[in-house]
This record gives sequence, structure tokens and C-alpha cells, in this order.
Amino acid sequence: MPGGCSRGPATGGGRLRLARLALVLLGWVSSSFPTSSATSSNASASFLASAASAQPPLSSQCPATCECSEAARTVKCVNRNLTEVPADLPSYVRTLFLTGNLLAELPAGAFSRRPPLTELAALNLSGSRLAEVHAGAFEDLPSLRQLDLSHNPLLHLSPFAFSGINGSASTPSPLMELILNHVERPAQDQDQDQNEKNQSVEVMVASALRAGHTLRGLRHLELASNHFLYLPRDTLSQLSGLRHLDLRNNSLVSLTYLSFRNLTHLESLHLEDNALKVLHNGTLAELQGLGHVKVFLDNNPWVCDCHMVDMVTWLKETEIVEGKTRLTCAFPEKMRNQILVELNISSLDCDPVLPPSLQTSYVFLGIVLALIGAIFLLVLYLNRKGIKKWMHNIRDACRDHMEGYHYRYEINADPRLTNLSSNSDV
Ligand SMILES: *[C@@H]1O[C@H](CO)[C@@H](O)[C@H](O)[C@H]1NC(C)=O
Ligand SMILES: *[C@@H]1O[C@H](CO)[C@@H](O)[C@H](O)[C@H]1NC(C)=O
Ligand SMILES: *[C@@H]1O[C@H](CO)[C@@H](O)[C@H](O)[C@H]1NC(C)=O
Ligand SMILES: *[C@@H]1O[C@H](CO)[C@@H](O)[C@H](O)[C@H]1NC(C)=O
Ligand SMILES: *[C@@H]1O[C@H](CO)[C@@H](O)[C@H](O)[C@H]1NC(C)=O
Ligand SMILES: *[C@@H]1O[C@H](CO)[C@@H](O)[C@H](O)[C@H]1NC(C)=O
Ligand SMILES: *[C@@H]1O[C@H](CO)[C@@H](O)[C@H](O)[C@H]1NC(C)=O
Ligand SMILES: *[C@@H]1O[C@H](CO)[C@@H](O)[C@H](O)[C@H]1NC(C)=O
Ligand SMILES: CC(=O)N[C@H]1CO[C@H](CO)[C@@H](O)[C@@H]1O
Repeated sequence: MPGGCSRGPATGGGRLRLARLALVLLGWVSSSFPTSSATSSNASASFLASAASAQPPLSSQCPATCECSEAARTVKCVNRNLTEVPADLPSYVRTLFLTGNLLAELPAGAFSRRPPLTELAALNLSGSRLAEVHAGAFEDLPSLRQLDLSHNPLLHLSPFAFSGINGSASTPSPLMELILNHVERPAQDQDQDQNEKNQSVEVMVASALRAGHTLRGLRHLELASNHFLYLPRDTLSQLSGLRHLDLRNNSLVSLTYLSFRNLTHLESLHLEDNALKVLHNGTLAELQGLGHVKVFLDNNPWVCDCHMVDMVTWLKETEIVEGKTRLTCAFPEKMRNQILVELNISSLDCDPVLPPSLQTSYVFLGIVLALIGAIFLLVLYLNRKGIKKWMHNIRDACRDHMEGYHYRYEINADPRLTNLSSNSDV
């Protein structure tokens, strides 16, 4: 089909030319870029290039799809379906919004420009469908203080995303505030279908926070609403500058294997709305050792059994838990809604191995089985005469049968009788 093949690109080129013509005619009246013609990123790139060459080079150049304010040093490219970071960002930009786009991936040096964006301090990439952030994606941004990567379906976050491509050789990152809430992962079974060993979000994020010791300057870290089930032990070990850590609204079941020891400057630790059942001695000691921290523990399903003794004892004395009188037991049933700090240590025990409901059902089953056995025995006892008779009958029947058999056997075994019968046959 050579005709069909040559027709395809020709139509595409025509459409592109048509789009450019339309734009020239419009004369920049329309600020929204027609998406129908921008099917490929090349179209927008060439469009932007032509824009730069057509206009006299202004110090306040602005990407066509963005709104720029030199006075506020802010560029907003919000909800524009952009598939890549605009090439011609003005060098004055200090705050850049790239939210609500379709970026999909951030390659190395996605913000490297000539001259570099030395002023850029706050970068918001929230809700831009980012699935992959490569090593060195934020390279050449020497003033980047705040980064928001929330609401993105991060499948692959490079361990060196926040450091240079070379990782260990890189200088400390300037980042002070990292916001990584609501990482939205696609369905788990889809990953398994692809048969690719994709890391868990927990491991992926932990690697990026550890790699190359580059995030020593980080003061504010938000990891809320990420469905985290646990955090690897040394996730926080390199973040020695951290002041605020937000782990709200995850599914953390235990902190036993997470170390807070190095967070000596920590001021607030948010652990509300998780699945914590109890805090053990090691965690309690580490938290207590952190000088001036405030810990938030509300809305966790605390289990008030014998394992809770250490935590209740600690809670009664500590000053670091914010609103500690709000913490209540969720289990067991009889302790529900009791306030932890008001609990009597003696009432915390682990005796009931089975829940009471299950226990009663086992007792009931036992009684039923015993009853059936008793009835069976009773029937046997009441029928003992009938049974005796029945046994006799069987015995007699057997005897009759055996005698008959014996008789026939004797007839067959007697040669005379055999001859007789054979003769009579003849
Ligand atoms: C975009 O341009 C690059 C070179 O600049 C080229 O290699 C690539 O094939 C182009 N993509 C499309 C979809 O036209
Ligand atoms: C972005 O894409 C969506 C869906 O394709 C569309 O409804 C919306 O109008 C697009 N926005 C812009 C600014 O082109
Ligand atoms: C980033 O943008 C989103 C969407 O507009 C907003 O909700 C969020 O607060 C912004 N992040 C920061 C740090 O300002
Ligand atoms: C990173 O490594 C490459 C080679 O692996 C080297 O050419 C480059 O100079 C290194 N960059 C830095 C900043 O160390
Ligand atoms: C908590 O997390 C879930 C799942 O990530 C999310 O749907 C919900 O909106 C979050 N709640 C709050 C208050 O952020
Ligand atoms: C604590 O941080 C130091 C560097 O600041 C590091 O050498 C050490 O390994 C960290 N401790 C733990 C337990 O990770
Ligand atoms: C926890 O620590 C307290 C006091 O330091 C101690 O009495 C208690 O036995 C410890 N509990 C466990 C389970 O080690
Ligand atoms: C705690 O237990 C002790 C003895 O077991 C009892 O005397 C005391 O009244 C209890 N306190 C509360 C608040 O139940
Ligand atoms: C580390 C790893 O294997 N990542 C893969 C996760 O899945 C996506 C696509 O589903 C791949 O592109 C990644 O390479």
C-alpha cells in the first residue's frame, strides 16, 4: 500500500503547516495552544522556536502555553496538557508551576538551560502524570529549595533523582522542602501481569531519600497518603537536618524497624491515621531521645493487651506526645474507646487466646457432639434386646448358609456321588 503510506505523512505535514498558518493569522490573540495540531511534542517545539525567532528577544520571554509575571518572578503552566517542560523558561523564574500536565517522565537535566535557571527556588509538578523521574532530573538548579511531586503515579523514581547523575560524587542538594504526597500507583495486578519486578513504593522512595547523602539539608518532608505499609530501616538515616516529617494517612502497621535516631533536629512527627497497634520499647526510647519533638499519634487502632504495657507506662510520663489524652484503645472489644493514659496496667493482659465469640462457638460444638454421642449410646442400650435377637438371627443365618455350603461341598467331594451324577447324565 505505497499510496496509503505516502498519504499519511503528507496529511500530517499539511495539518502542521495549516496549524502554523492559523497561529500566524491569529497573531497571538489566542493564548491557548490548539491541542489538535500539537499531537507531537515536535510541533510545539518548532512552534516555540518560530515564536522566539519571529519576535525580538525580550528579557521577559514567556512560553506560549504559560503565564508569566516578571514582577512576581513566577511562571504558571497549569492544566495545559504539556508533555514536556517548556524549553524557553525565562531566566528570572523563581517559582514555577507545572501542575496538571501530562509530563509522563522527567529526563536527566529536564531543567538544565543555557543560561541556567539560577533563581528557580520553588517547583511544583503536582498532578502532572509523572511516572518516571530519572537520575539528575533536577540538575543545574542551584537554588531549588521546594519541590512538590504530589499526586503523580510514580512507577520509577531513580535513587539519584534528587542528586546528580553520578550519585555519590554529587554535591549536597539545595532542597529544603520535599512534598511527595498521594503517590498514585496503578493497580498491582497489572504490574504482575507484566512480570516485571517493580519495586515497592516504600523501597523506591527510601532509596531516593538515602542516595548519595545529598539530602542532608532537607528540613521538611511530606510523605502523606501514600498507602505505605512500612518504611525500610534506614529510610531516614541520612536526613539529619529534618525538622518536620509528615507520614500521615498511610497504612503503617509498625515502627519497630524504622530508626529515628539520626533525626536530632526533628520538631514534628505526624503519624496520624495509620494502622499502628502499639509502639515498642526501642521506638519509645528513640523518640524520647529526640530532644524537642512533638509526636502526633491520633487515629491509630491501638491494641490494649499485654504488649501495650510499655507504651502506656511511657505515655503517662512523656511530654512529647501531642494530645495524648485523645489516644484510645480500638481492641479488644471490652477495652474499646478507653483512654490509653487512664488505663490500669493490671488490666492489660493477653489471656484470651480466642475471641469470646469463637470460644462460645467451640463450646457449643462440643456440647452438640456430646449430645449426639449420648443419644447413640442410649439407643443402643434401649434396643439391647432387639440387638441381641438381631445378632442371633445373623448367627443362625450364617450357620444355615455354612451348613448348606458344607453339604454341597461334601456331595462334590464324594467320587461315588460324582460318578452317579455323571452316569445318570449319560
Ligand atoms: C521529533 O524530532 C526529532 C529530532 O528533532 C526526531 O528524531 C523525531 O523523530 C521527531 N518526532 C516526531 C514524532 O516527529
Ligand atoms: C487537555 O486534555 C483534555 C482531555 O483530552 C481536554 O479536555 C482539555 O481541554 C485539554 N486542555 C487543554 C488546555 O488543552
Ligand atoms: C502545588 O500545586 C498544587 C495544585 O495547584 C497545590 O495544591 C499545592 O499546594 C502546590 N504546592 C505547593 C508547595 O505550593
Ligand atoms: C559524571 O560522570 C561522567 C562520566 O561518568 C563525567 O564525564 C562527568 O564529568 C561527571 N560529572 C560530575 C558532575 O561529576
Ligand atoms: C488518605 O489517603 C487516601 C488514599 O491515599 C486518600 O484517598 C484520602 O483522600 C486521604 N485522606 C486525606 C484526608 O488526605
Ligand atoms: C547518622 O548520620 C551519619 C551522618 O550524618 C551517618 O554516618 C550514620 O550512618 C547515620 N546513622 C545511622 C544509624 O544511619
Ligand atoms: C521496656 O523498658 C522498660 C523500662 O526501661 C522496662 O522496664 C521493660 O521491661 C522494657 N520492656 C521490654 C519488653 O523489654
Ligand atoms: C487499678 O487497679 C487497682 C488494683 O488492681 C485498683 O485498686 C484501682 O482502683 C484500679 N484503678 C482504676 C482506675 O481502675
Ligand atoms: C525497576 C523496574 O523494573 N521498573 C519498571 C516498572 O514498570 C515499568 C512499566 O510498567 C517499567 O517501565 C519499569 O522499567
